[in-house]
Amino acid sequence: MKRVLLLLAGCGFSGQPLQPGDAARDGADAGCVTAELCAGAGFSNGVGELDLAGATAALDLGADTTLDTTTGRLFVDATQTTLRAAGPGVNSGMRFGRVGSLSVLGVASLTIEQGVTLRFVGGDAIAIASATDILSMGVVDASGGGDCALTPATRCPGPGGGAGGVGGNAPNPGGGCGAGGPGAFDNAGTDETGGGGGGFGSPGGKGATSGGGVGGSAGSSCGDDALEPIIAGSGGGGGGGDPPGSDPAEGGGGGGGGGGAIQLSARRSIEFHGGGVRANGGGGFHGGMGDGGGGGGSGGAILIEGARVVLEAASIVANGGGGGAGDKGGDGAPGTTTTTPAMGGTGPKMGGNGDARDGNHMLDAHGPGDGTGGGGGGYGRIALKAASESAIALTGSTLSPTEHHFVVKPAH
Ligand SMILES: [Ca+2]
Ligand SMILES: [Ca+2]
Repeated sequence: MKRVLLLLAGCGFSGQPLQPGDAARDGADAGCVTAELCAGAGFSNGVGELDLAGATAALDLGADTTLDTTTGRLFVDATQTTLRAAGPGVNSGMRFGRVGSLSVLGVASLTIEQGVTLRFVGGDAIAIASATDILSMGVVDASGGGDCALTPATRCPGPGGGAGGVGGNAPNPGGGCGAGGPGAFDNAGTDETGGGGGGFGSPGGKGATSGGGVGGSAGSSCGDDALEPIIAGSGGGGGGGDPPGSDPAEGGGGGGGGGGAIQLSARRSIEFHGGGVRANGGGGFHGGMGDGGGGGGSGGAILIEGARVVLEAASIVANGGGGGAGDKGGDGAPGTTTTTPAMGGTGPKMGGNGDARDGNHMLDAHGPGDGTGGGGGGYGRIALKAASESAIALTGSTLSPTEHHFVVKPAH
């Protein structure tokens, strides 16, 4: 069951302020998101007028495209054609800059055609700000664990997300505010355990105890429901591996990367018809013979704001990845695009599931024995903000997690 919470935004000015949706007056713009924006304060997380200055591009994506959130380069995947060269400031009608740790791409408008996916590389959380509308029939994917040329495959986080911990004999924890703990290991190679799942909107799952070795600790929930500040998901811990020299081809499984942080801000309407927005956690790798699996990455952060928000048959998901199984089982699945939990890796030493929907989906891995599974990743956070409650339309859309969506309504 969906639970919609109303956040009443405070107002710091008196008299008759411009109401969201009012006709422009006193030099302010019509169609602003909140009373604060009408007053010139801008979108969430400090994104505002400065990020739109000189942004004249009506960006229309007709093929899969990638944005580097560190450099600002925007390019078509198949042809590597550069749509915007790297570097700060205005380039090709698009402004790229930073507000704190958040990278911002400012455009005049953004359209994503049906069947097209906008992806991200680079390490920074990302906001896309439109001076007018954002219209998508495609997908904006800020998930971890995907195809990433910059860091090792499948431990890759989404933009701004915590990395998965490297597995092995002395494994690493994941990265991020709710990092999954590393699995245990010993010098005899008899008590290796799985890493813990990353946490963010909900806690991750624990790696399973082997009997003598304790499983990796679950990542805690962290961050803020309104996504101010916007923080990305956390990585799963690496699985414990046998000592050097034993079955060197495999060892403790690496943790899954956390889902990224994506803010989509439009001064007028933001609409998804089909497709949607994803910030899922990656799955943990399986462990080798007698080695622990990696924990799953948590879901990340999705913030969608506009004067009007329309989500029609769209999938808005920030689900956790499954934990990897230990002892030559399977890898954990990445977060799903539905409300179904991602499966932990299969085998005698199963990984825990990733969290989704309304939580509690068997995130802890189960043992005992040498080489246990990693815990699943917790889910992330979703925040929807519009001028009023009635300016948000959710028609036949899927939101997962369900607990964490908000309407920010000006208190006027
Ligand atoms: Ca081994
Ligand atoms: Ca072992």
